[in-house]
Amino acid sequence: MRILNPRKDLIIVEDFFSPEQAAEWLEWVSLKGQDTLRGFHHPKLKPNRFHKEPKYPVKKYMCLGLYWNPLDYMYHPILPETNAKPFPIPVKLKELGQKILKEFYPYPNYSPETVLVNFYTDKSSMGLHVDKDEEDHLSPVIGLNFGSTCRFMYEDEDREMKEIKIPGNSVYVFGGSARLMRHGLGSIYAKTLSPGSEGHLQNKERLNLTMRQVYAHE
Ligand SMILES: O=C(O)CCC(=O)C(=O)O
Repeated sequence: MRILNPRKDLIIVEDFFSPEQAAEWLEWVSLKGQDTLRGFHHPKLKPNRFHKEPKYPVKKYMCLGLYWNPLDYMYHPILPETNAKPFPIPVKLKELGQKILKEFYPYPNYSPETVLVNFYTDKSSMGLHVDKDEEDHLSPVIGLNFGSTCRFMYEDEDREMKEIKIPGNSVYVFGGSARLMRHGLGSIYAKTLSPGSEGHLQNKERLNLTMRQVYAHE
């Protein structure tokens, strides 16, 4: 494991997952993703001044727990298109988040209400944005990364944009002073599939899960 701390309150832990653990999570996500009502889909994105009917920039998307709708930037208990209730966040995933925080970014009573699952190919990227649609703007966002390495842009303490590579089998955490930093995902590097991803992901594919607390907890 290698721990990086590129700015205050942003931690990246490389080689957090063993190849076996990565393969197990990818298998689990892929099974859930196959569900036609609540699994992977390609949603519409809120219109902007350049596009009237844009699509969400990643190729496949799903949520566990609450559904964040890219069309209205709000959290919902059901998927607006199918009226299905998203799969719940499994206990083992919540426990994994708590373990990550305990080891690398102590934060009390963390209990995420949503997990966003984004599947990227070489044609996907995510523009700079701030994660501000949650009521709670302090509790950390935890990202689990599988597959290929990608370029991660983030705002530093002086509001300058910097970039760093995020490899597969790593986790990142940003909270506190970094919780509302601008960030985005750039290109994916070729031939960087992390061990355990073969059989689930192809060259230049990446899967990311981010867990968040949506509501402010006592
Ligand atoms: O793919 C990622 O690592 C992050 C996705 C992201 O920026 C977000 O969901 O806000």
